[in-house]
Amino acid sequence: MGKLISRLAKRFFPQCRIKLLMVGLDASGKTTILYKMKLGEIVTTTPTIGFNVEAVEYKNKSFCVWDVGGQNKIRALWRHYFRDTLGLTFVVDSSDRERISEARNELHQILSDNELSNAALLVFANKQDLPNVMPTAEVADKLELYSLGQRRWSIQSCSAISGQGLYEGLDWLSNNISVKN
Ligand SMILES: Nc1nc2c(ncn2[C@@H]2O[C@H](COP(=O)(O)OP(=O)(O)OP(=O)(O)O)[C@@H](O)[C@H]2O)c(=O)[nH]1
Ligand SMILES: [Mg+2]
Repeated sequence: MGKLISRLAKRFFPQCRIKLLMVGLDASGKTTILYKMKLGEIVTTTPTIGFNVEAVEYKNKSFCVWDVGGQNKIRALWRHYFRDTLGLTFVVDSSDRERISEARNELHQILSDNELSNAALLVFANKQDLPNVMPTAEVADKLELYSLGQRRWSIQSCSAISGQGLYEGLDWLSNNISVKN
């Protein structure tokens, strides 16, 4: 299935050389981020069953951004999207203290997959527009990002609603992923 998804992507988005995979728990804001980056608009979302994929142009680079649904029962499908991923974007709802350890477990599990061994990791600490959210440092700590060893990673606070932080995240990714020729 991973091979098929990869082939379809090359066929429909031939210009996209930088594959970004966006995962994270359900309702963390992945789809809202995708369309804010693509259209500059806040779209009304429903839980994603399956995936959305869009080409996002930024600073003369073409990113192919895959947003895969994060509900518990469909997380097992994430691995089918790993192939050819250069940048992994893990989205966290910074207001969701109850599920931050669940997010940490999911993150560490996917990072142990060989197909993602060379992917740079960007964590979006999303929903920073809400009151009393976890600051970025707390999200980093609770996700145990400091234990990641050799992995290139960064955490970016953001709000998909205001757009704050999204392009800073893309900047970091474009500077930290190696594109094969
Ligand atoms: N306040 C606030 N709400 C947000 C933000 N980002 C997303 N939301 C809201 O959070 C809810 C879930 O957003 P989605 O983008 O559908 O979440 P998702 O991660 O795609 O969820 P799944 O598709 O189920 O995996 C929606 O009501 C969004 O409007 C944000 O930065 N701030
Ligand atoms: Mg979604």
